[in-house]
Amino acid sequence: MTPTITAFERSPDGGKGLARDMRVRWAFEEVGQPYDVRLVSFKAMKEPAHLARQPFGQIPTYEEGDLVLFESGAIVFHIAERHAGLLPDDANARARAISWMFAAVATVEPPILELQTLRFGEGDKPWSEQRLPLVKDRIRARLSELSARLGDADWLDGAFSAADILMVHALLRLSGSGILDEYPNLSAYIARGQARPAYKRAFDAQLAVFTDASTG
Ligand code: GTB
Repeated sequence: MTPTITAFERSPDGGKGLARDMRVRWAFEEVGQPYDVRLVSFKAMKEPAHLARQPFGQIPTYEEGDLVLFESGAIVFHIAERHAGLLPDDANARARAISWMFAAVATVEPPILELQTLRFGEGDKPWSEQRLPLVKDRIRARLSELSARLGDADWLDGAFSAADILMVHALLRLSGSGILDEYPNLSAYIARGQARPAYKRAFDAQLAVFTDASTG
């Protein structure tokens, strides 16, 4: 059965691949699993039918038969468990890759999201400018640690894994902030991820939603 995911009908980024359906699409493309996409409006995301799938009224979700999942990290993990290629076979290496999956969404991504919230949700607050350096420094602290650990390795822990999908995608939210320029090995790591054919296919698929909509 072909799984169905949900994605923004109109993404605020206009298809730059920053919304979290991108990481799920990328995982599908890596393992060669076809998928369907149901586009949802901001209004529909908060209605009962979608809330039944995603209690917080967000995208992405994943449906396959009776199984309904939410949380992009959990969905990518599910895909990685069901298909070869995104998690190592060796039990210890697999456990380490899973640690890195959690690190991406629970340790590295949160300070990055703080910056997004400050920029796009709190930019009009009187304290916004004052808070900005503090938030950026929190990001730098995490990136310095990540950069030190990655060193000149290609991927987080040996072969490319689902953890790299989540980490690269989390870091991509910093594009345009200038912060990534301070970490050449992280910039190169992101570029390696983006150079993967599966990334490109996923990117093109999510972009097509918006280019088709604007021309049609
Ligand atoms: N922890 C959840 C997960 O990983 O699945 C978070 C899901 C989430 O934040 N979804 C966002 C959403 O549905 C879309 S991805 N937001 C609507 C809402 O909460 O009402 C976040 C996102 C949105 C837009 C951009 N952009 O335009 O650049 C980038 C990322």
